[in-house]
Amino acid sequence: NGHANGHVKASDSVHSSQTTDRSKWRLLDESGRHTWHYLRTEKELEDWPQTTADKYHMGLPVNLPDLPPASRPSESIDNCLTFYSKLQLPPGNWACEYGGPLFLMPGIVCCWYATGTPIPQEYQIEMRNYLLARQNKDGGWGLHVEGHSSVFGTAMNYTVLRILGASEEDPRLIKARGKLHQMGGAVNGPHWAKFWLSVLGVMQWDIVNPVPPELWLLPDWVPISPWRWWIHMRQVFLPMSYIWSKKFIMPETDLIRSLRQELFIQPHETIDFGSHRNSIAKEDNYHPKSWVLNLINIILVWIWIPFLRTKSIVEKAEAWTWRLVQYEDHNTDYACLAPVNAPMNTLVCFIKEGRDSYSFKRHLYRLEEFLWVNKEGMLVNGTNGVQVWDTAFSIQACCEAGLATSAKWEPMLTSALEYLESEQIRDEVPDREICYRQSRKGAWPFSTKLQGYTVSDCTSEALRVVLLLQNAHNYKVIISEERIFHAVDVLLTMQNKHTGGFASYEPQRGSEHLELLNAAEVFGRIMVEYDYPECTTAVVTVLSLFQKYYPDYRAQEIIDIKNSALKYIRNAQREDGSWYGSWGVCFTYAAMFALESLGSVGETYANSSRVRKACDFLIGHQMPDGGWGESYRSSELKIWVDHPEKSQVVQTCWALIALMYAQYPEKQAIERGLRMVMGRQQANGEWLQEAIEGVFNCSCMITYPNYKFYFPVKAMGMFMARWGDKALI
Ligand code: LAN
Repeated sequence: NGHANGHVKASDSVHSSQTTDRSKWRLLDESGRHTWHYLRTEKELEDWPQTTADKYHMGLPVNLPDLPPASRPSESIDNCLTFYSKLQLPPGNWACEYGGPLFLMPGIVCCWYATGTPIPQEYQIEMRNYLLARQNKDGGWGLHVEGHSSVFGTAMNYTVLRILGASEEDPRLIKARGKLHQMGGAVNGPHWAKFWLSVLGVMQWDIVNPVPPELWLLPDWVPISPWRWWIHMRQVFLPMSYIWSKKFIMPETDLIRSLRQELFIQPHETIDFGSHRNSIAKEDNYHPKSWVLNLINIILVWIWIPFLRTKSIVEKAEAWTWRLVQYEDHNTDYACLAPVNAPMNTLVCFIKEGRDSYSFKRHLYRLEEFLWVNKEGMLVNGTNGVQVWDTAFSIQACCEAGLATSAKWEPMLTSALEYLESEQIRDEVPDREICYRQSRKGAWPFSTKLQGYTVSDCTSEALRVVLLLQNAHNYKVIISEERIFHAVDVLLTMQNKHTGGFASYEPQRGSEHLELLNAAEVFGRIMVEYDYPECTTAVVTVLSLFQKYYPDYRAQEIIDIKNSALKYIRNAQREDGSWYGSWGVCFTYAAMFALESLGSVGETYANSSRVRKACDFLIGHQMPDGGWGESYRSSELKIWVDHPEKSQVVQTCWALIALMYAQYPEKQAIERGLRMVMGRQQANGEWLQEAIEGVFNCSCMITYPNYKFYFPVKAMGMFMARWGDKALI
């Protein structure tokens, strides 16, 4: 049925030194839908010229002119925007590589392979190139591009390389196998690795800890019901549980037979897969499973599954999970929440409806939106893009720099605002309560309206832009008052009532003790929503701005929410004066938000010991060159870890912005930081990529390449507003 020994011929494989012609790739942006296209004919190439943005994203020379050297902040900002504006795409948004995690491509490639979907030659070549470029010196891969080698990263990306036609004789694959075997082989991988390798038939399903779909049959009041879990967990658990219940295995191929010999340290026939359910390498075991979860697994494996899990329960559970998968598919037009559940939902549709079904085909079409091409090759982004988030912050930075009404930048800002207008979510999903969705009418998502998930801070940051441009700077009103109120209405549904904080997609729905059921092993803090200083600040500060223009709208509620949210921010400060950042690396990121919150109610260095403590914490970590540099290990270990090499432009800007929100009095410290940042600006106005900026779930890092453009603009803009535009270098 289309599998005939796999679709990739081993003959085109051995030499992974092939490459495609970068001058033939184009990024297409259809109202924010980003896809990459490889052009073939002369005619196509002529009709669709390569843009500066295409070249930039692939690391080709952009040949933008050198600009007059900047000595004042205003000049540095102008140079930066001269460069950055060339990267704005026609719909008004910016695009970027959103790479870092190394467990996303395996899901998509395993899904293609398991469903016999042909993989275009140029994808195969460039995905191989990317993975080989990102291989660690010891031969393995980590959870993310800067991380140490783990079984998850190594076993899965090795498998991907083989599916994509790399030869087992390739010296780099030999080395990868060596590293994998040294860590005990693929049986020591985490749950998700065991899941995908069982789908492929490289492992046997006995090795996968149970993923029972019948959990979805629990009544809603049960404290562990899946609807209470963090959205990313439950949306992954959902298709996974369906596939686990079906014990789907793809038809055997030569490659699968070969992988069975390559991935383990003992002959495949002799492995007792059931005995390895809990085997896990120390390199992967970031969040060891709790005794509670181990006990539950024992009960499921030895009692529930063999004796109590009747056919009728199975049928009911599968039917209901299929319904919920369909809700997710219909609500996102098959784009799905993120690239972890997307390939799993794709596989569910393949199993249930077959390869010719609309659902399966539409999924394949949507999976394209996660792919990205950079200098090293093709990778899988963490979402279908960063469109709304980047566009909102880009505009805010310009406003901060006093450029909202500058004739030069107004067209750029107008078009960015128009993009945000097009991405506001205007309606609720059908049967919202049945599929457990947070209200979304009026909200903004992180990436696109099509994906359509409310995020508290994305809504806030976008709303802030609307208020700044339309209300503060008299831009033409394209988002009506009514729509502004809808956005506020959504935000007001999102507070965590018992703490005052705000989470990401939904208010917390279950107890933090649910973390005892965290089965993923490689991530921390994934089971429920938490309070985040970042999200809380975004909401608090935009509500203040909103009240400036609309003092009467739900006034008392807003005041109460702001007060309790500020209480949360104060409570979340740690002994040493810092805040832990969950979405950026790490303490500099959180400080920027927390101090903005406190500054917004007049708590500053001059009058608050709390703020002084926070400033002292930051100043204590300023490096000799005036900058700040934190390692991603800060996020993992939850204590400050210096970047091993050097200060970082983006983190330096975060620290400076934090200090300025606190009205830190010592100008010299801030000037030293800004000098470092300005000193690293290139002659054409850009900054170069440094260490990875973002994080999720404590252990996985993710890039935000546009941070290096708009956070310097914001930091310099704030400096100018306070101390004027004087020559710094
Ligand atoms: C993101 C990216 C954006 C991020 C911010 C808006 C920055 C944050 O303030 C709130 C949370 C949010 C929306 C967020 C949540 C988790 C995401 C979606 C990601 C970090 C991007 C990738 C990640 C997702 C969970 C990746 C899939 C991994 C799993 C463990 C399921």
